Amino acid sequence: MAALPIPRPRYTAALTRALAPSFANAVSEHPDGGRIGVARADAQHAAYNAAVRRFVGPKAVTEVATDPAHPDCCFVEDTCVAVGSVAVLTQPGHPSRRGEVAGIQAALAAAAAPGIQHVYQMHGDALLDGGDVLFTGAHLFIGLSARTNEAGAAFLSSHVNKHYPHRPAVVLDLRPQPTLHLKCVITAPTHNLLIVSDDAPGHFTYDLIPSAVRNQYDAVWVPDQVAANVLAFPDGDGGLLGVVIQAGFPTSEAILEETFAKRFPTAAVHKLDMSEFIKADGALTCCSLLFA
Ligand code: CIR
Repeated sequence: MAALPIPRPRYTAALTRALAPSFANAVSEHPDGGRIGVARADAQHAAYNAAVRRFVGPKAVTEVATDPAHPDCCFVEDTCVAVGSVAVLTQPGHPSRRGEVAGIQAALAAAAAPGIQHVYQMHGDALLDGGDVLFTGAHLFIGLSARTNEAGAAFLSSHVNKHYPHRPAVVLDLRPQPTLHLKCVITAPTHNLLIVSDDAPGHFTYDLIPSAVRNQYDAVWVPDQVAANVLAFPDGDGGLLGVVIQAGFPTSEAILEETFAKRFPTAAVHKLDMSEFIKADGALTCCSLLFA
């Protein structure tokens, strides 16, 4: 069994998925969900792909062909969870999204992520969206939500722990409040740093983390929920090559820029305007699958 380092290794491959022409029909609870501009979203997605290529490598990013029948297919994060050499293909919680998984399975089978050695397909009653999974390097946090159930959490943790027994799952029950996914309110740029939204759902989620686990992390709070979702690229040594943050949220941007400048002075901070994805309840992490 290969050891998995706690400071996360560098990503060496990534998958994204071209926007569906039907993206305007994406599932959304956002007040502007009916006003998604597809041409603008296409341009934002191209900029997103460029950011991922910047940090993972120009030739290491596979853009899977779109699936016009699935307006949400660009949100690849929900279809698969990768930890080290293990990938678990999910059964997404929203019925309209289950058919997205086949295209990602085919990409993995075509060796789009060469470091993946064990692929499992979730089945039965298990439901899980990858947006509910936060792997920090030290812990595998799993949120229970309207999309992710106990069976999904158990499937994921048992298959990861089969190969990596020292990465305990920390299951957080988010269902008493309306957060779509765990990573809407909390992300982990490195193995010891959490970015959390300074609002009721963020505090609710943070307070669920057992204190013995919480104490292993510094927490940085941002006032805009969407800004808590940062896309980070570890350098393999406890630091960061770079981080992608949302543009358009000045107070949160200033907090994040100061945090990264202090802690990781050599890390590049790359800002992206993802307004059309926010209208579809998406953020930054949801548009890529990253493999070490
Ligand atoms: C959905 O409701 O499933 C999509 N419109 C948005 C999914 C965003 N996924 C994520 O943050 N992991």
